Amino acid sequence: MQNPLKSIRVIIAIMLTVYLSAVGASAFKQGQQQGQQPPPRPAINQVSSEEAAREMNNPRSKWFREAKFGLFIHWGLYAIPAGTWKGQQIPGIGEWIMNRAKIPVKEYEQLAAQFNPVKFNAEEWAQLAQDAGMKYLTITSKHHDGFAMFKSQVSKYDIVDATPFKRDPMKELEAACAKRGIKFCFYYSQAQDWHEPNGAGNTWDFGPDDKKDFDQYLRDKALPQVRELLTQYGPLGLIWFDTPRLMTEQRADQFNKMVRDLQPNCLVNGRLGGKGDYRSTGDNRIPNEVVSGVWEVPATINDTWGYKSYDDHWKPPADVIFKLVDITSKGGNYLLNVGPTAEGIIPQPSQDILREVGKWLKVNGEAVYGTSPTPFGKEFGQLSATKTDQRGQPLFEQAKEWRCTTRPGKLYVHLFTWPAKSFTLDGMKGKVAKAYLLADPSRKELKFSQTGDNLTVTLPEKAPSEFDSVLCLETK
Ligand code: FHN
Repeated sequence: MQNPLKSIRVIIAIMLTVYLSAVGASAFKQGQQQGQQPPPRPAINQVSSEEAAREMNNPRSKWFREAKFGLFIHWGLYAIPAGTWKGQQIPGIGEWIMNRAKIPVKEYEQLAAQFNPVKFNAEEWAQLAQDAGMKYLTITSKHHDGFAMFKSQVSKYDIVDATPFKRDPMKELEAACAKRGIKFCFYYSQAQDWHEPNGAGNTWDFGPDDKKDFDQYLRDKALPQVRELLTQYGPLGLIWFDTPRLMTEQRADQFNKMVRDLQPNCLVNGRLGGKGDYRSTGDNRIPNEVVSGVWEVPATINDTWGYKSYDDHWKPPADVIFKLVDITSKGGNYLLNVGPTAEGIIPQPSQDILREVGKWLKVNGEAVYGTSPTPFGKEFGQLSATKTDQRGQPLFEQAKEWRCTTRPGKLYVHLFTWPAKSFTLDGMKGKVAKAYLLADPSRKELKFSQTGDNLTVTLPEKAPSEFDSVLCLETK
């Protein structure tokens, strides 16, 4: 017979071991997760003044600070399903279809054999960017689905090796951009890669991310592919990393170092997981105030990034022009996206909107490119005294009548609502010497009166632009 005291001791020992290993495992898991998270990104308006100064004084970012307006292109295999999988419209953004519909790698991969964008014409795409007045073009070289839209030796899951198209559209675009003086830039999804067992994000084929050998994925795919981008193309304006899941400072440093070694002038955006040359806001998020430093708003022209055949929620040119000026007057850049079809066509509505914006910029570009933010701020609107947002915070009630951009000796007042007879500005520091409308080729001087910091300019009856008439005030 067994000694009962001995049995009790054995049971206690087993319970203790189970308890301790559970506590230990969860502490380890926590530590591991903490170790794998990138340091929290400060909100766009919460960067220290030293950090903002570092961004502004960086000679590499000069072109970017002046450019203000760029074209984002999300193009990949996801343009084939275009938002519909097996007859079902899949909710959400088009390039996420593999994830949202939990499409197994083996099935999604087969799209490559159908990808043949014979209507793709790099000259036309670059020309559109130029017509729109955009100064840089950032295109998805590899999005989260893991498919390389460039010739890669690292993985044959690329447009040259795996599709009937067999061309490298990135090479063609690079040349077309160079011809037009447009900075050519790559988007690269460094962390999420739903095609790879050890890339982040694909839990339906490969299980949870915390069980993956993420460093193997970085070592064998992401880093060598970024090396290809940096050595086979260029000079690149910037590399746009995204969704830094599982990234740490150390992991980010490997990319940063590679960029600095291979293309010292290439900028790194703020979504790598470590220090970048500038910051991105959340998608489609425009701050409510002037934000110092160097930053950019990535934004959609409808509601998706990658093409969706049934997303017709286009932003009208008036809205795009307002957003461009609003962002510029707060100190940022506007990176506006188009999602080409699987045939290689940029949807006509996107083209029409962009060309309309370009026409406005042809006349008024002086009030956008290379300008500095507003010295005022009251024109942005104010916090509501009564209404709250979804988080219970006071709602910001945006005003849209006017915005202001500046350069030494000049103030540009963008009038979105044409005032009857005159425009009055309070808080005008410095003496105005001349006032005229940028849209008036004769630059006819407008009458004005100034008392202290109160300025009133007499305006013609009709607005010269249906979108934004720019009043230029030259100061002494
Ligand atoms: O997940 C991506 C998304 O597909 C798209 O590329 C945007 C563009 O800013 N970035 C991520 C979400 O923020």
